[in-house]
Amino acid sequence: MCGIVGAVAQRNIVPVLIEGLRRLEYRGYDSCGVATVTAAGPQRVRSVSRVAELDEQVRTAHFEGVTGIAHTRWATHGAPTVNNAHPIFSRDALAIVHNGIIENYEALREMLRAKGYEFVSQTDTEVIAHLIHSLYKGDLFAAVREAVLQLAGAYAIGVVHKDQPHVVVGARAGSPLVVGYGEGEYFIASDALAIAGSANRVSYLEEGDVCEISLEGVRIADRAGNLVTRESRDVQAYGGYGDTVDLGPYRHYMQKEIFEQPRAISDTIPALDEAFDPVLFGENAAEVFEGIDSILILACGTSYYAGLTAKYWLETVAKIRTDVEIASEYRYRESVPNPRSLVVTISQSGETADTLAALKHAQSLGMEHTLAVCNVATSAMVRLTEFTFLTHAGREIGVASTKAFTTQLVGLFILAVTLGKLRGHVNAEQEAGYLKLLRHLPAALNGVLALEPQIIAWSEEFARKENALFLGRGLHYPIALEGALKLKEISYIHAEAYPAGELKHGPLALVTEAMPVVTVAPNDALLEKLKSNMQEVRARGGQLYVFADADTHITSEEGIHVIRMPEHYGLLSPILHVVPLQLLAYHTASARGTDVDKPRNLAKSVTVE
Ligand code: HGA
Repeated sequence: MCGIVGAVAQRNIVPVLIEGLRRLEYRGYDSCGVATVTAAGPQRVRSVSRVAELDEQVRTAHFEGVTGIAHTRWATHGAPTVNNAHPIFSRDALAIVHNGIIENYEALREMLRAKGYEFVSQTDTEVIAHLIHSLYKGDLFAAVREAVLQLAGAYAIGVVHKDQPHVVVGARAGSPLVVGYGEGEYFIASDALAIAGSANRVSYLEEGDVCEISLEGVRIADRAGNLVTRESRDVQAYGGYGDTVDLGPYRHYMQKEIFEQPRAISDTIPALDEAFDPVLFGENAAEVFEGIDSILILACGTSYYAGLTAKYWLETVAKIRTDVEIASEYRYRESVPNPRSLVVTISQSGETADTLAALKHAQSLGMEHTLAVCNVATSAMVRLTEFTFLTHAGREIGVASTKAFTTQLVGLFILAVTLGKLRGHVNAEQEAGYLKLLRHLPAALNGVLALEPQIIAWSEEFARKENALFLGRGLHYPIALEGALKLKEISYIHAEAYPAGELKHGPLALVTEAMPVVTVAPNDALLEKLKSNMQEVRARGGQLYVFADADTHITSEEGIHVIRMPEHYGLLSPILHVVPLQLLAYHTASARGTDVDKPRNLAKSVTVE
């Protein structure tokens, strides 16, 4: 979603700001802008096109400055127009960039209108600009500290004022912000990635912090107004973010990331002697895990489907009751807290606003045992939870998640077996069997990736469709959901998933010759039931596209197209079966010519509600 970069230096900082925006592009945005400040006032360039177009405008106009702020916007309040693009000004004296949503903006707007402020954008951000302006008495750091106390909602901001042309002030609550330390120059950014290379060290700001960067250095105040220091770390500790990610032989990052899954999974599987050892999740995990009596999984989107898959594993292998909830629903509903439950949050970035809020909500209800399954070691989620399972997917750039999903599944399966062992439901022989399955997984995935040419042939058919149904049963129902989500996200084809047994309760009405029905058909206990469901579709003329395990004896015939999966993979079969669905979505979208890595209206890290 939105990205922020800010800098104070003694050189023209605009190219650094633009490069920062470029590195944040993958998060998804619909407009962008940059402002620099001099004693004469802030000046800005904004675009509703890509950062490359902003860069062109900047170069043509010889737009320069030693102090500046820049932004990629994913509109929440007000259309993605140039007028609503950040930086937003207040009375040509102050400029601001903002990530997040100000929930009390209407009340603040009325208060500021009464003071004579005129609003020229539809954004909630403009109230912060005028509020800080109204409180400014020669010290921007002080004015921002006072202003943020009046804000309800989530924000990360960067602010400049013409009377302090060598100062940028930042603040955060609910949205991330880092401070970067370079050689005599300082930065702020919503992600260390944006400033790595220019900054050598970074500090993560805590909730409620306000910072000031100037040529003299950095000051940070906490919510109570006390000056504090925040630990800084070498920027390399954040994963060598200085590197640009090379596409190699692939056309899109999503395709590259699909093919990286064997490597990502092998990096995520712990060393042999640590597998299924509770210490993998944190120091005293064994003790805590022994005391829990249920699991509550909170997540959104693809991570939610990882949670749904994990429910089957946790209940089958560990025999522990598991509930899975959509984070944005859980946080607002009345629920019955169970302090003996382990709350598991799943998020690629660890910054997903809804999941973070749901986690805090569960904690506020007295559920203190928490575990994050996350891909970013330094994320807010990892810092907020008692235990962590870190996936090692590496940077995922495609907005539609692929390798983050399959590595989350690996982490959740390891959790299920670990709990199963502790609870006496997994014996040594079973443990060895699960370990063997895990270890062979990268090789098995390579076998599935080799199906790409057959999937490309199907995708040409799919590219001409406007609707698709996905069917799965049991453990593979969440995989059908994930396949439908992938297709929707990047090809814009309307797709829905059903547990195959539900067909006759409604969706069968949609089935005609024009409806492709993708079926996930592993060779499991539900196979015969699934075959009957397939016949129900065929009887109505529906076209079946089946990913069938080798020994299912489902063969191609009139109206039934079959791609054979290389091997049956038992409990870990969902990890194999999701891969052809990712490839089908990818090649269908590619054939339709959509912007696969940055699908319309979507963003990578969903850092707003
Ligand atoms: N609410 C602001 C910023 C939106 C945002 O943070 N998106 O990720 C706006 O709409 O401009």
